Amino acid sequence: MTNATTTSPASAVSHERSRAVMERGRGLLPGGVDSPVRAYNSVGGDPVVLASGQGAIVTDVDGNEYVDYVSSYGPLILGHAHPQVVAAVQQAAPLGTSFGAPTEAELELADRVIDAVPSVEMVRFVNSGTEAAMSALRLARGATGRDLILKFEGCYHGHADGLLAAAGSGVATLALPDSPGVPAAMAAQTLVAPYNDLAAAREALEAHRDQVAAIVVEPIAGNMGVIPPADGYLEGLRSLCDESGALLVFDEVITGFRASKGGAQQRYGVTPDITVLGKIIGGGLPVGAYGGSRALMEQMAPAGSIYQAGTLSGNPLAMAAGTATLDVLFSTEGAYGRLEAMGQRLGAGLETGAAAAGVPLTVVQAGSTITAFFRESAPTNYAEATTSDTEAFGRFHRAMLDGGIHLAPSQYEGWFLSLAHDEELIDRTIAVAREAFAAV
Ligand code: KE4
Repeated sequence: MTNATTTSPASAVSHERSRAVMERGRGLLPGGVDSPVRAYNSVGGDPVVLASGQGAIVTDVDGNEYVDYVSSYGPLILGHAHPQVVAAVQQAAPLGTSFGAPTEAELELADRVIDAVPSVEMVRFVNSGTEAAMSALRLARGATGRDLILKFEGCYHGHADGLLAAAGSGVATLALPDSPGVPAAMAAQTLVAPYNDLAAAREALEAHRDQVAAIVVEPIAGNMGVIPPADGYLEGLRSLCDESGALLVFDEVITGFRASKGGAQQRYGVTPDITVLGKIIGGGLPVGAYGGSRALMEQMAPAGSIYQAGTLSGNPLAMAAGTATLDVLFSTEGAYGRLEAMGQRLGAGLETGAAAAGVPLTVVQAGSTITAFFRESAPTNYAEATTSDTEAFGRFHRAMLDGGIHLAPSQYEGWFLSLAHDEELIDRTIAVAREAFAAV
C-alpha cells in the first residue's frame, strides 16, 4: 500500500482510483458529491475519495494514508471508528434500525445533552443541523408571534431557505436570496448584519422594532474560518434580545461539546433561549437537535401546536453512536485541556513555518478547532476573512495533501482536532506544512 505519509515524493503517490471514482460519481451525483464543499472547487484538482478511517488517519481508495483534520467537519471528536462507538452501533443494529416509535435510546442521549448544556431543559432530536436550525427558528417565530430573523454575515446555519440570505444594502435592509431557488419573499424575512458588530445588530432591531423573532448566531463562528466573538459581543446580543423581546438562538452545531462540555455557552457564560446542536451528538451518524427551556420546548407538537416532525428523528443507531461518543468524551480525564494544547501546538508550528517561508499567515484557535488564515492578521468578521489569499490556500492545500495531510478544501473551514490526534501527528503535520509553505 502506498503510504502518502511516508517519504515517497508526491509524484509517486497514485490517485488513479480516486480520479476514476470521481469520474463515475460526476455521472451520478451533482458534481460527484453529496455536499458541495467536498468537490474541491475552491482549491482545484481532484478530490481524494476516502475508503476508511481509523483514529486520526484516513485512507483513500488508492491506499494513501493521511492525517485527517476534516473529521467529517466536526462530529468525530474521538477520531474515526472509535471502538466504543462502533460497538454501540453494532449492538443496536441487530435490534432494528428504525421504529417510528418512542425508544429508550433517545432518552439516554437526551439525558446527557440536558445534563451538559446549560440552556437545555428539554430537547428534540432531528436528522441534521439544517433541520435543527430550521426547527429552532420556527419555534422562535411561533413563541414570539414575530416573523423576522437576524443572522450574521459569514455564519452558516444550514441550507433552509430563509437562512440562505445575503446581506441587503444596509443592516436594516431585508436580505436578498443567496442562492437560486430561494424566493425573495423568504429571504426578505431575514436581516443580515456583520458578525462582532453590536451597533449593527442594535440598528437592525431598532429598524424593525417588535418584529424580530430571534437573533441566530454561531457563538464562535466556524464557517468563515474560526472567528471567536469579540469581548462582550455575546453578552451584548443577550442584552439586545432581553430589551427587544427577540429570542437568542446559539447555533452550536460545531461548538456543542467541542468548545467545552457545555459548548460555547458554558465557555463564555452566556445563556441562549434556544440551542441548536448536531455533529458530535451523532458520533458521525445523521443527527441534529434543538433544545431550550421546558416552557419553550413544550410549545412544539404534540405538547404544543408548533409543528415539526421526522421519520428518522431519534434514530436508534444515531442515538447509540451519540451516547457512546459523549460517554467516552466525558469520561476521558483532561480531554478538553488536551485538545486545547494540541491546537496551540499545531497553530504555533504552522505560524513558525509560514514565517520562515515568508508567507503571511495567522492561525486562529478556538479550543480544538483552528483556521490558518492566509492573511497578516486575525479577521474579526466575514469582510475581513474574505481578504485572505485563497489562491495561496489552494496551493497549500494540495501540497499538504501530497504530503499526507487531509484538510478541508476551503479557506473558510476549520481544522478539527480529535482525541485520536497526538503530538507525533501534530509534529508530522507541522513538518509537512513547512515544505508546503515553500510551495505556496
Ligand atoms: P448539516 O445540515 O450540514 O448537518 O448542519 C448545518 C450546519 C449548521 N450550523 C453550523 C454552525 C454548521 O457548521 C453546519 C454545517 N457545517 C458544514 C461545515 N462547516 C457542513 C459541511 C458541509 O456542508 O458539507
